Amino acid sequence: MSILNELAKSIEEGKLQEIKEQVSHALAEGLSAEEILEKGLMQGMDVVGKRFAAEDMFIPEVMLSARTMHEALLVLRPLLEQGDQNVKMKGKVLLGTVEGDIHDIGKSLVEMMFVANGFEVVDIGENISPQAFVDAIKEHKPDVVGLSALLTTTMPAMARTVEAISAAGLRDDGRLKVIVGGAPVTEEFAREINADYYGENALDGVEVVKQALAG
Ligand code: B12
Repeated sequence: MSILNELAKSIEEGKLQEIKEQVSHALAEGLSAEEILEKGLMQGMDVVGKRFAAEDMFIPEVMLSARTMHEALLVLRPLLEQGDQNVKMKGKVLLGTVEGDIHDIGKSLVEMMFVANGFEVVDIGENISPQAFVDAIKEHKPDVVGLSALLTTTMPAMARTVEAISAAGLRDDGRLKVIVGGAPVTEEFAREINADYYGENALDGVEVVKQALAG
């Protein structure tokens, strides 16, 4: 089995103890952090998602896979965040997963991509209520707020959060930009709920924000 297939399999099987060493080994073999993430770890997570949907895998196993993914990301994070050391700070991004939703892996990747591109990131966590987002924006004064939702049932909470941010007057001067993302979220939904931007994945999200702040 190729190294990348082995990594995917380890995510699927939740090899929590082994994964860090396997990722280090893959790096030592000359694979890039991006390849390891996209062609190895994410492929494994994809299989987990499919097996979970088919009721061939259950919550405790999926949680173990998620924890294994987080362990793997600990090894990759410094490499993925390295980026161009010469870029100066482009702005501050505040990230959170909306109320009722505890999925955090996608958000972690979004964070890493922003850091790699010279942004300062404040991650306020998961299951964050609209009011808690509003309070955190007042406290941290970000240029961009990124909302993540992985469940169709938490998409309304995303809408409520955008609404609360607007109602609190935090978008009045047009400076604060709101970007939304997550597997069930679409460009059309982003428009509908009055978000400024939609990012299909972590990289796309950073590109959209970079262009917006530059223009
Ligand atoms: C891991 C996982 C879990 C773990 C989460 C652990 C953790 N620490 O995150 C656990 C076991 C806890 C879990 C629980 C549940 N889950 Co779950 N879970 C998943 C799974 C398998 C993988 C998610 C993941 O991490 N993907 C990998 C990351 C990298 O991808 P991502 O999150 O999509 O993020 C990328 C993009 O979406 C985007 N992105 C994400 N956020 C943002 C934000 C911004 C601003 C931007 C720009 C981009 C962006 O960029 C990321 C990187 O490119 C998915 C299946 C799947 N295929 O997604 C199901 C899935 C999301 N879960 C599902 C369900 C139903 C549940 C539960 C309701 C199950 C239950 N009956 O209890 C609970 C809900 C818990 C809750 N209240 O949140 C369903 C959702 C169905 C739906 N459409 O609503 C899915 C799709 C599985 C399925 N096929 O049925 N889950």
